[in-house]
Amino acid sequence: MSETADAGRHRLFFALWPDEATRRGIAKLARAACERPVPTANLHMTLLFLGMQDDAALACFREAAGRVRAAPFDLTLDRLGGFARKRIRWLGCSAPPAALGKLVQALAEAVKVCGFEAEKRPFVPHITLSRKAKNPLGGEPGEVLSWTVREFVLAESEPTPDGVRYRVLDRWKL
Ligand code: 2AM
Repeated sequence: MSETADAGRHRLFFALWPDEATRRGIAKLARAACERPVPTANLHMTLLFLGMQDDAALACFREAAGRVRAAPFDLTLDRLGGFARKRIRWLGCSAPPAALGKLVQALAEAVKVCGFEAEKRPFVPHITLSRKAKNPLGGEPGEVLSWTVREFVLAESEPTPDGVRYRVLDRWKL
């Protein structure tokens, strides 16, 4: 697609964005668990995928996110998993806290005013560690990471010649 065609269009998602120390920990674990880990800067947990949207929708999502009230929580990243069909290897939680599900629910509810209906598939909390993985299977990571989550973000996915890059557009405290 040309730049002109892309103008005013954004591939958007709400996500949890790891702080630097957590990011380094996840990256280390990804290097140990995967042959071709995703770039460290790309590590995140998607909460709600919004897809391709225009500027007006982006403004609406921003306002909606500002109205979300949800509690902070801790994530224990203690489980490797895989989406075999998508050949994704990921890191997740064996026992996701209820507050995480509540945050996803609150976001899905909030963006309804923007005309966005979240997909009905159950939410599988995961941080993609590797794509085109040879071995997209589960297991236990060598180390358990604890992530204190105090905010969520709205991010944009941008294709580049070197692969996809993510840009945080806005952040909200929990
Ligand atoms: P993935 O890592 O499991 O591929 C940006 O693309 C983020 O949105 C990624 O975390 C990606 O998840 C997620 N994503 C992309 N397409 C999606 C879809 N159709 N449904 C849900 N999440 C999606």
